[in-house]
Amino acid sequence: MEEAILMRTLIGVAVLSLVSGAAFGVSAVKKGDVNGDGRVDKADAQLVMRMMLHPGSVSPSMKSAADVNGDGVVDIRDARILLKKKAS
Ligand SMILES: [Ca+2]
Ligand SMILES: [Ca+2]
Repeated sequence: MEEAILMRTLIGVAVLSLVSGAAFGVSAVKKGDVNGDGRVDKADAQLVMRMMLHPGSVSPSMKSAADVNGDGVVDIRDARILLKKKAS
């Protein structure tokens, strides 16, 4: 139920990312701002965790934003970094 809503959100964000990516270029991707709202917060950490569960639905620009530590993989370490950022 919640999962379905989150998946729909994820797909919507992925489409938005593709559109904005085409308009502004890949450099517009802000590290950690996975949902593209201009802020790095808990919502982005949650998206990273969803992306870990459903890697097939992730667009390249989202993956780039979600790979906060830049090791090429979106995993729990990136989510942890985002959760820490939210606290600071
Ligand atoms: Ca965000
Ligand atoms: Ca990473």
